[in-house]
Amino acid sequence: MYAQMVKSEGMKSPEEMSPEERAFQERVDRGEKIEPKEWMPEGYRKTLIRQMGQHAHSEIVGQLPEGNWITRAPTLERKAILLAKVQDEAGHGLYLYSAAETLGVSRDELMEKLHSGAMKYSSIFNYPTLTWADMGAVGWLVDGAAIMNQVPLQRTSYGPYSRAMIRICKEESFHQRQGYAIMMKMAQGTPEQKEMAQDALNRFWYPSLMMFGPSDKDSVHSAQSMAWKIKMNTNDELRQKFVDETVPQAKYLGLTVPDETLKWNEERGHYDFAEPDWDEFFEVIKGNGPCNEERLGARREAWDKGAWFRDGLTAYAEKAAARRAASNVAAE
Ligand code: BYC
Repeated sequence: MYAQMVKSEGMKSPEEMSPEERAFQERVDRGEKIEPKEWMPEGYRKTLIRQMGQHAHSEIVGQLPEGNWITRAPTLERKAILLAKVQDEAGHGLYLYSAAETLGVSRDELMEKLHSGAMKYSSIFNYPTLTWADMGAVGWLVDGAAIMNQVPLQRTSYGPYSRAMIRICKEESFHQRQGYAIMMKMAQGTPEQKEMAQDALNRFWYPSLMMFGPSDKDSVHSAQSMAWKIKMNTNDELRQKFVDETVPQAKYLGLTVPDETLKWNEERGHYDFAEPDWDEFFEVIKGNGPCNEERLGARREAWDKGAWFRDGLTAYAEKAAARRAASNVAAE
């Protein structure tokens, strides 16, 4: 119901594959990178467009919750850092749109699908950022979860996506640290500041766990995407890794993860933790989260208000092309 385009149920066994499909799968299994003009199964191309498009949209929509605090940052230094971070997110969106365009989809098509609601962006950006401490929680938890997911994607099978991830991950780790630095300052500040930091952790913990996607049993795309190395880990594997790394960081801050069931499991060598509310997750990705309307509204408005600029660029490019054509004719 909430999934679109490509379903893992349709996965083919090696016997069902055409010779091209088998040869393609063997290349992926050997760890070779697939490059834009090479043959690829239609499902591989569509899955990549879906995932990379959603990823690009997440970076762009993801500027909004933090953009909300640029004018209200507590110091000039914090403002400059936040501004740079939000600009980085725009850059990530642009690399990813360019990488997706190598698969034969245009940026305009991707934008149209975002604005019409046909394509998704990460659920996390449908939650509000209510206090300055949220800038800490977003950097620490949201960028932290993003890195956990994106580091393995540096080894993804599609060349342009893999190369975009290498650059993006470098910047994301700076983002995560700046978030943690804000949390540290707040947690070591006045009792009121510490309370703000705790409140931000309370509100962002479960939405951050949701970023990794539904539990493996409900993840319709994982099996096929992992066979194609479009995805390198399951949603639950990465969620567990995130919890294991983040809980000690919360302890260091002197903050409490809002999960009474959280407990180190000696036997598993991992933390046991409570799952997020999956009904809430599916509502958010259906468009019914606290800020879905506001976020999409802001993106649609920016697109409409930027029409004059795109028209100007197109007119200029057409004139330049006409001038070049005329001077070529004159030279012949
Ligand atoms: N939000 O079969 P599944 C950032 C959808 S931004 C919304 O497990 P898949 C940052 C899923 O699309 C980082 N929808 O799917 C920026 C599918 O529906 P459709 C963003 C979600 O694709 C600014 C259905 O649920 N990172 O770093 O195998 C400031 C079934 O799921 C979500 C990426 O995009 C979700 N959280 O796995 C700060 C990473 N989860 O499409 C930070 C790249 C699932 O069939 N993406 N759905 O209608 C991925 O790794 C994978 O796409 C996912 C989901 C793990 C997210």
